[in-house]
Amino acid sequence: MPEDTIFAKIVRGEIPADVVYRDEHVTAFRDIHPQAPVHVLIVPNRVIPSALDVTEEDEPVLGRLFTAARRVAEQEGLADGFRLIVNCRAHGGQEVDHLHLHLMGGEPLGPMRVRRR
Ligand code: DGP
Repeated sequence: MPEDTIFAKIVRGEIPADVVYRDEHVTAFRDIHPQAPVHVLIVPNRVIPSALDVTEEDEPVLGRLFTAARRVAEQEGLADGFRLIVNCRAHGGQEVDHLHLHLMGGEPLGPMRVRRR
């Protein structure tokens, strides 16, 4: 069932996570495998599996993901900037089928993608 994602369990408090922000629409917590000094995941509380599954009904929660990102960035002292990434399905490298923003920062992050060919 989609509501049984690992992130849904974190939202419901059933498994531990370092939660840095939560409200009625979204929850933000530190990534278990950080790839930058600050690496926070921001997820809708209600499961949307991927960026290919969003609908017009989701627009309020999708907007909240961004305002939560700005709040977390301020909390974490990222005034010099940061990167937001959404991986989608197989080609995007999505591992958890619960839409999430990766918020990464705390140092210059370099090019967005290293081309392999
Ligand atoms: P993605 O590839 O975009 O689906 O990224 C999934 C991220 O989720 C990955 O960076 C590791 C993180 N992650 C996976 N399981 C857990 C968990 O149980 N707790 C936390 N805090 N992060 C997790």
